[in-house]
Amino acid sequence: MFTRAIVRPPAPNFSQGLTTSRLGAPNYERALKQHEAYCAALEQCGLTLTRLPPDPNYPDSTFVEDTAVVIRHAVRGRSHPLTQVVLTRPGARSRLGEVASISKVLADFFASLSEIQSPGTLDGGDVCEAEDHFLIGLSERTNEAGAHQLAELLAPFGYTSSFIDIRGLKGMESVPGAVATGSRLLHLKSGLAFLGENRLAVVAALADREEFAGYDLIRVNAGEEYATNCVRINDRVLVAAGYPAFEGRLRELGYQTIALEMTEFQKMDGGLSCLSLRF
Ligand code: CIR
Repeated sequence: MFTRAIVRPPAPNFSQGLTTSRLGAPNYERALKQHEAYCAALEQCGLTLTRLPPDPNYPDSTFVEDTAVVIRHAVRGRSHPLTQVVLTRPGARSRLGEVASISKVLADFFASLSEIQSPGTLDGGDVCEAEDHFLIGLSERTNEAGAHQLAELLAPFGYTSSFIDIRGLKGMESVPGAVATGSRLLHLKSGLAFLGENRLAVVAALADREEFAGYDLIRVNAGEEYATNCVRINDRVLVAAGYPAFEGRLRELGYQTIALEMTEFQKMDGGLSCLSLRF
């Protein structure tokens, strides 16, 4: 069960953040409305929100997921899992400073903060928790050193990890973030989501990786790849609006979906998961 989330609305200079999408500049007013609807959906899922102020020093700072990884570990005899946080070291230089401000907020919730150290880089968007196993993407943002450091921090809590190299992935032309970088995914979770019940949603370009052989896969259709970045929160799944085949498949499988307009965040290479830190 998740009970809380940290969110940060986009700042007025949101459009100056990093993007490769070629979908045009985001509309700020619309982005704020979409963000508010996202927050309302998190509350509908039962989460209590910590709403941080917009931070114009970092135009990509609305994508809070990239700055930290929350490790929840069950302890015998306790009804609620304990949590620990790993502060990341974002792979994009312009985003490195986002971690300092989020760490102050996280210190209110978590007694123990670890951090990824140089030369390691790691973005939270490359980290997919699947029960007691973590799938960690090696991407243009997350390097081997960062991925190994995270795996080492996870191991004492009983989590195993595997590394999924998404550099140079082909066949991703319709995924934002994939176009200008030579058909690559920005983050692992741009093309993968864990839905619980041993089930992964995955884009075709990743579906045959041996690391996913033990999971039940939902293969996302060509043209709907952006929707792969959905988020299971308690008994609901947040999914981007406008991808009817994928949402229909989730409903057929028994998931209660909440569809959210994400167009303005998509223009900045962002998906649903990156807009919150959930724990
Ligand atoms: C960036 O390029 O870093 C942002 N414009 C988008 C980050 C999206 N984050 C994510 O998918 N976890």
